[in-house]
Amino acid sequence: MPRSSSSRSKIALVGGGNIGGILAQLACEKKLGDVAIFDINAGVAQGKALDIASSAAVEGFHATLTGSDDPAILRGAEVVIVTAGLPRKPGMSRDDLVESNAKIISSIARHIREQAPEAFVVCITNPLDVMVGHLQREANMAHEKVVGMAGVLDSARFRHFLACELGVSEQDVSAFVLGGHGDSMVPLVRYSNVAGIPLPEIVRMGWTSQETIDAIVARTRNGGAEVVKLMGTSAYFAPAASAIAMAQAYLYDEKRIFPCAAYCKGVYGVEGLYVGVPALIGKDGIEKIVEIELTPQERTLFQESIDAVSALNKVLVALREQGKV
Ligand code: A3D
Repeated sequence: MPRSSSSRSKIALVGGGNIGGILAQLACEKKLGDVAIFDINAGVAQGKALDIASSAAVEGFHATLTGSDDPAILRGAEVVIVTAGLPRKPGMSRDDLVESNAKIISSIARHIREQAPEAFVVCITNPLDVMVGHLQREANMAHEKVVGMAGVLDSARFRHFLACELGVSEQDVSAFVLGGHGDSMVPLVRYSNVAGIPLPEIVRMGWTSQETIDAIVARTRNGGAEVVKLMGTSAYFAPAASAIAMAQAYLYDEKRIFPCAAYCKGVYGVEGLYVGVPALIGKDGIEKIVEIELTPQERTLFQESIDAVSALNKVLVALREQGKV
């Protein structure tokens, strides 16, 4: 019998595949709480729970890990992180996954509503912005408790590429990405800085060139596809680390500002759509969306990204009306 602890938080993972496994390991190593893995493949869920639990003696964490194909395992979770769904294969776009993954998300939403209706839910399943909207709608939970992880990852990639170019630590690079998790995402150069020095100023100083920054912006937009091309499936280490940072911000009321797929109603001119914006995460979930000023050019790029999410959302609505998802 697993030990259980009422004093530890419970983190439920829906999907125990590539990202799910790393999420479980990071949640334990960061001592966030007990971990329950739910997957339609019971063996994978149980096997990963046992494998990670077997590292406790070496890594020095105390957590109960369980795995099951029974959704009751989600009961009472404070955080639920959803990765159930198909990942991309080379040559596929995220949007190609909409029908297959929306069907999966519909069933997951029911489980979360029944087992953990008070949880803070972080969705990672692609195509991210429309899947998190679908999940919130089907689970009928508060918008501020259902959020999508994409911007933390996209910004982390942007920061990594900038850090490599400038020969500095990623920790000293602050940068963020607005918009949907797709090729139209908007890495915001003007709001990015290195130890407080704005990127445009770094270009003026001659530390790097505008052409290099433009190439980094393009590489950030294609960062997911670059990994898919190299390893034949989508990234999982950095996506898991990003979602764990969001879970931790909620559990510890850290009031961190992350770019997240958050529900926008009246901010940035968006009316009722999940899209990537800077959002403050604390004990109440998404506590605030930060609306920054954009230049006309940034605004145009952001609008293109919103339009891309909106167009895919229309595809999803049509599938819903046809009873396909
Ligand atoms: P994978 O390793 O295939 O894991 C998915 C898991 O979901 C598998 O173990 C399946 O058995 C399980 N599953 C499928 N259907 C169900 C169901 N109905 N109930 C419970 N479990 C189920 O994929 P992955 O972990 O590499 O990726 C998961 C998702 O994340 C995919 O949709 C990816 O496209 C997406 N992803 C998003 C990002 C973002 O930045 C948003 C990054 C990388 C991957």
